Formats: sequence, structure tokens, C-alpha cells
Amino acid sequence: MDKLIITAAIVGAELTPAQMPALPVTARQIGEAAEECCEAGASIIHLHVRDGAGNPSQAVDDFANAVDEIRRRCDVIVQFSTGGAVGTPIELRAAPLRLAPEMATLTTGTVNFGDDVFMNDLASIEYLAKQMRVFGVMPEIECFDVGHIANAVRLAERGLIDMPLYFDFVMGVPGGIPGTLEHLMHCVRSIPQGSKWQVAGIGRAELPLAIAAIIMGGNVRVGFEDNVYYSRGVLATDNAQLVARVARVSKEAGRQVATPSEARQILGIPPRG
Ligand code: KMH
Ligand code: ZN
Repeated sequence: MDKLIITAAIVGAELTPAQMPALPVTARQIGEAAEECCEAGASIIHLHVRDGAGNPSQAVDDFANAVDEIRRRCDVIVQFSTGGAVGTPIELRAAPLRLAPEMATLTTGTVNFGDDVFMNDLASIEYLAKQMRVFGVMPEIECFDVGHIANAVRLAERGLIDMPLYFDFVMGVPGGIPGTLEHLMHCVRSIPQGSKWQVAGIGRAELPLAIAAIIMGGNVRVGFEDNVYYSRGVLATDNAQLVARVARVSKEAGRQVATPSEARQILGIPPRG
């Protein structure tokens, strides 16, 4: 089994500081949270950013400022969100790719998202995939539902994205695939041989699915974007607390945790110069 890659989704687009007082919002707070998560065992930061008013942003400058603050502190892989917030126009979602991050998300289908709809029609998916090619960005395939796996395979067959694919099963969004072990097993069985995968369990699904992934040879995403609780009714103190628990469980189970440079090797991302 490869070492465990832990992704920290530290900001998200939907959460507010009123809901989670420790939410990193400014570029500096994002840099500090990334460093803490990296020290706790994260090798990838899944990055959303906010504007000066704390609202979700896909502005290139806001991403650039956050990346500067992260880079000053640690060598973690920075993975941009191209999902943005529900309703963000596709050109804005793609805009930060011009900064050529090492990774970015590529959601391969539309999904109900609570009371909203996270729109990813085929034209938008293809546009994002092509932009990633232009800027040499490795996509992480975000699957909020099982059909999104098949869509990704079709994109690969048409040469728009490269095999082997790296999947993230986002499980437990109301409207998407439920966060159960049975559904995780089905997702893992549905991906092409040679693919690697990660699970992001939403809310109370986060910890059980993380433990399952550790045992099954997958990877794990945690963080405030997905879940703000450490235990039932108890808010996490910070993102790093959630990362540290996954790292601890993994080591206890006999699976070591990847450093950012080991994660680059596992994922086929060139070392940083
Ligand atoms: N904020 C969600 C609607 C991604 O980052 O690529 C979409 C999302 C996915 O968070
Ligand atoms: Zn996201």
C-alpha cells in the first residue's frame, strides 16, 4: 500500500465564520492554517479563497495572495478549487488556473447540492479540462455521484484527461451519493484499474469513511469544507485537529503518512524546483 495522502479542505465556499469561528478567511489565515495542517500530516491543501469581505472568490489575485502565504510557510501541494461556490460562472471558476497550480479539482457531473444545484454540464467540464491541459495542471476528479465516475472515464477515452485518474469521492452531500461504506465500496469497484482515489466524507460521514479509506488503500480528505465537528456536537478547534486525528489513526493501523514530496511521487506530479 502507498503511504496515506491526506488532503485538508480548509476553507470551502459555503461556510461562514459565524458557523465556524476558526474558519481561515484572509490570505494570512489561510497560509497559517495550511502550515498547521501540513505539520499535522496533510500533503495537499484543497484551496478555496475569500474576498476582502469574506465572501467566496474565484479572483486570480485572491488565489495568488493565498498561495504566496502558503508558499512562504510550507511545501504542501496546493490544489485549486474550480468548483467555486454554487452558481459561480464557469469562466470565473477556470480563471485561477492561469496561475498553474500543481492540481485543481474537476467535477465531472451536475449534482443537487442541498437546496441548490452544483451545475457541471458537459461543455463546462470539457472547458475546465482543456484549461487544465493548457496550464499543465493535474486534475483531481470530483465525484459527487456514481455517474460522475463514468463521465470521467469517457473524458479520458476521448483524450481530454490523462489516465491514470485520481478520484475524490465526495460522499454525503444532500443530493449526492450517501456517505456509507456500501457506496464507497461500489465507487472503488467502479474506477478503472490503476486509478487512485480519495474519499471526502461530509459531516458525520467524514471519520468512518476516512478510517475505511486508510484500511482500503485509498486516501483521505478532511477539513472545515466537509465537516466542522470533532465529535458529536463538539466543534473542531481548527483544521489541523481533524488532519492530526486521521494521521494518528493511520499510523496506529500501520500505514505511514505521505509528506508532500512523497505525495508528488505517488501522484506523478513533478518535484517542485
Ligand atoms: N462549493 C461546491 C459547490 C470543488 O471545490 O471543486 C463545489 C466544490 C467543489 O467545492
Ligand atoms: Zn471545494
